[in-house]
Amino acid sequence: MELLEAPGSLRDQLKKKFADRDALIGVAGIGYVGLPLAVEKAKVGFDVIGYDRNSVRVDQVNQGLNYIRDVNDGEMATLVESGKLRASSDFSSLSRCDAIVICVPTPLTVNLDPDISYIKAVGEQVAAQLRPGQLVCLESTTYPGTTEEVLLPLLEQSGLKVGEDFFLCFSPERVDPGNARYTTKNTNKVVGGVTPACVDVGSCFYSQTILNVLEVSSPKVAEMCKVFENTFRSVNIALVNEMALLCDRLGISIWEVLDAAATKPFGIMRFDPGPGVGGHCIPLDPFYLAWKAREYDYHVRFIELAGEININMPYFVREKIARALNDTGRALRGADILVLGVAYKKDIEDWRESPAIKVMELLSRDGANIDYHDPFVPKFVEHGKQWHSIPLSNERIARADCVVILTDHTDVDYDRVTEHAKVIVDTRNATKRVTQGREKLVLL
Ligand code: SAJ
Repeated sequence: MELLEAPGSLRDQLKKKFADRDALIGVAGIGYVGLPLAVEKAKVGFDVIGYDRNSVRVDQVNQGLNYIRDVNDGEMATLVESGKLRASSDFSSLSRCDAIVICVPTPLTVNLDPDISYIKAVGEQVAAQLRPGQLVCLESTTYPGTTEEVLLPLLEQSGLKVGEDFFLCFSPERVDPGNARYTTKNTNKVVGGVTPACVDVGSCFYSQTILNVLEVSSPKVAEMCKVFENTFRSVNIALVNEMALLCDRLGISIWEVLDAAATKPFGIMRFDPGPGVGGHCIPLDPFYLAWKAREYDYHVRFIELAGEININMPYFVREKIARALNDTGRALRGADILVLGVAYKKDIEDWRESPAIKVMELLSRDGANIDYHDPFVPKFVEHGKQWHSIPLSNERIARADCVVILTDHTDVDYDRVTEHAKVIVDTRNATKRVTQGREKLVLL
């Protein structure tokens, strides 16, 4: 392809489009990462096209109907109405984009191996319509090397040269679902480019909507930074989970220990034990790193061990429930159990990979009769079974042989629950402020 301009000016032209906000932005994957990013770009004046193969999401965006809790409904509706934000399930609608941001899922296979098929599929679609003067940014959490070993070869099949004709970066998403304090705009952003020109263009792109952008020396550093962040959380959550298992044996309250340890003004960070680790990041991302490490004959023991401990927690919770019922002369089989909370963490509606669902599965397998109440999750389907949240009446609480708190949603009246329950297994210390009826409580 003959270049019309000297390579450098493509870079400057693109940076000027970003600075003037007249670049056309494409976001491939408009989920909990892509949609907030698309809205932030549209809010500062860019024309944005969201792509998703899920036509329901595309229709919702084009009708101005928000489906991500961290996005403001009114803001989104206004941006769609003004034409600043639209969506399509036809990838060719992104062909004119000056920047394409890839925010597709990176799940695991059943053998806990990385599944980057979504990245590859979108990479091939980007490559098929790649043209001089485009920036491509991968945001999906993945193992170090993905951008340069998987995405770059796909894009260079076009014959275009990275760093001269097009620009390629990795910039990890750092979205904490439900976190009202840290949003897409004020969460520091790390960017690594395949060449210096790439990171320069990528940094200019993100700086239009994010307050602090940190350039690192390569996409690998940025990829490694992200999986380290999530491994850090997985390992520390596993540490407190293991301490909970030990404290259970020692007859010590892990919650009292953690409260006491948290009084140390330096050198410690609060994590809490729970029924397990859910969501689409912490349970999965560390295994991307463990998988890549094996290619270099390295066995990342912390990741495997943390995974084992966290995966075991639903089984430990089942044991606590069995003990609590046994102390009231009841067996698990035939017991009436009321579960409070199925979302993977408090005050959000996402139940993916939720440990609560694993606990319910184990209890069902033991023959218990289960109902659940979760104000954020009206219904869900797991292994083909449809579950529905029930109203939290005093009568229903009193009828349960055991109430089990698996997600500590803020807007549940734990005083009322404790008042009417026979016995409560609280895996989140949600009842920490309850004063009356504490003799009914069994804490993790
Ligand atoms: N959990 C515990 N104990 C803790 C903290 C969390 O049991 O002390 C559990 C939660 O209940 C939940 C799971 O671990 O089931 C994951 O919780 P999380 O808040 O760590 O993970 P996510 O997936 O909601 O969001 C995280 C981000 N969270 C924070 O940084 C606080 C961050 O790691 C990533 O930006 C994001 O995943 C992502 O998208 O990678």
